[in-house]
Parts: sequence; C-alpha cells; structure tokens
Amino acid sequence: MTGQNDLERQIEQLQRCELPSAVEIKILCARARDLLVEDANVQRVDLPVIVCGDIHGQFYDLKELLKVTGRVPDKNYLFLGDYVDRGHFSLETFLLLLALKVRYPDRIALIRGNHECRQITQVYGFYDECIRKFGSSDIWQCCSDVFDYLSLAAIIGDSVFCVHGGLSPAIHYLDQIRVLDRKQEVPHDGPMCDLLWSDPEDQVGWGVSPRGAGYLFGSDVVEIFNRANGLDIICRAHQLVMEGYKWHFDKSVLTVWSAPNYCYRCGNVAAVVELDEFLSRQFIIFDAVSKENRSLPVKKPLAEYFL
Ligand SMILES: [Mn+2]
Repeated sequence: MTGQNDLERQIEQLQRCELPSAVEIKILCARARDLLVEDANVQRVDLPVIVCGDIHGQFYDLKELLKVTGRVPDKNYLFLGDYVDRGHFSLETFLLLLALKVRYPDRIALIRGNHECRQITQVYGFYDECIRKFGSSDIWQCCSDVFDYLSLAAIIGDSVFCVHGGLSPAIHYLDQIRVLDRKQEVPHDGPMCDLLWSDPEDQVGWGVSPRGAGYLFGSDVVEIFNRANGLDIICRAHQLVMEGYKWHFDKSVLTVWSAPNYCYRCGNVAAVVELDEFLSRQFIIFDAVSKENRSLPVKKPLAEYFL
C-alpha cells in the first residue's frame, strides 16, 4: 500500500514532468478507481470553483494554468475531460491530475471527455505515448480502466450543468443521466456517447454531427432542457475556441477551452472560468508556454520504469 508520503513524492515528481515507476502508477490507478467509483454520474461540485476545458496532454500548459489560477488544494477545480491525446505529455498530464485527485479528493473533480476512451486513444496519441514511455501497453490499459470510472457530468450550485460535449436527444432530465451505467468503454451511440461528443449549433432542434458521434443541438433544445432541470447555464468544453471561451445562445451555453496554442500550432489562447461563492464569473485567459520552457522530460533508462 502506498502511503501519503509516497503520494506527495509522486506529485512532486509529476510536477517536474517525471513519471513514477510502472508499479507506482498501477497502485495510483487502483487507488483512483476506488475513489472515482464512489462519484455519482452527475457530481455535485461546491463553490467557489475553477472550471477548466480540454488539456490534451499539454503538460507544461497545465502547469501554467495552475500557476496562473492557483495551486491545488488552495483552489477548487473541475476539469471537463480530454486530458489525453494530441499533446506530447498525456501520461504526465493525466497522472498529475489523478494523483492530485487521490491526494485532495474534495478539491478536484474530473469528468470524462470523449478522448478518455480506448478506441480514440489508439488513434490520437495516448496509446503510442504509453508504448514509447513504458515499452508495453500495460500502463495504457491501466489508465483506460480508470477512464471507465470517471463521472459523466457535474452540477455546480444547482444551476450550472457541466459536461464535456453537450446534450443528448435521449436525455430530458438530469435523473436520466444519474441512472446510466457509466462504468464501461464509451459506447458508439446513445446517451453516454452524446454527453461526451455533442456540440451546440445555430439551428433549430437536433442535427447530425460531422464528428460521426453525438449530435448538434440548437438553442431551443437548450431552453427546454435548462427549464426542465432548473438550470441557468450549460458549461462544456470539446471545441477549440481561439479566444479560450465562447458564449452561445444568449449566454445559456458556455464553451471553455484550456489548451493554448492547441497541438502546438493553432495560435489560440486558453481560458478557465472561475465561479465565486455567489456564482459570479471571472474568465482567466492564459497563453502557451514557450517552446524553450516545455523541453522533453529527462530520459530515464527504460528499465528504471519497471522497478
Ligand atoms: Mn473532446
């Protein structure tokens, strides 16, 4: 059993972009699963809180985010998913957030994005990164098993509904999310898939998503959903916005994007939204760290990771 001191050490290590050993990662994942299994599908998150969008393995930009907005556990955080894929440091990014979750369970909430999925990570980088860094698929499997336990949504102060993608034509009430069996791979269709994949769009009703999963939903859909569930705002991530955040539909939907200069080439800024105890909003914008400040982690001999 790993104690609190080991966990502290691993957090420090991860903050330097260094990976714990394979054995330590497996223990961390097991502890995380034990914790996440207790989360409801729609987690309650207390105010004040900082809500963050996609990170996509941009470890040094995640560190910048925490530097700009405040350390865990000094501040409360809700991350809206898509921790992995695209960037060079998916493993360090996900494990740092996971270690912080295990160390400070009441200070950080993590929900699932469409990239926290075996099929997607095999295409967009996380799987390859695990093979490159550990020489086998063990660690990828272990992390994927944790993904299955991440909750699907969160609710802040009874009026802000948070989800990675958006709404589903199969979901009219939050209670319908609460009864889903989420502990599985993200399905190809159906309500769980839609919550992680859908996007708002200027249209009436539902539309076919060009992503090939989830739906496009219009302002009328949001109006009905928010009224039926006593909500003011749907806060979601999932789409790159050059300004870091974007309002849709008369401020009933908010997109937050937290990966600056996405894929190290999009030239966008990133944002998080800080909600205070009265639900007042403050947007915090931050830029990508320079290339010189995100050098590759110190290369350890492969064998060292198997200790
Ligand atoms: Mn996404």
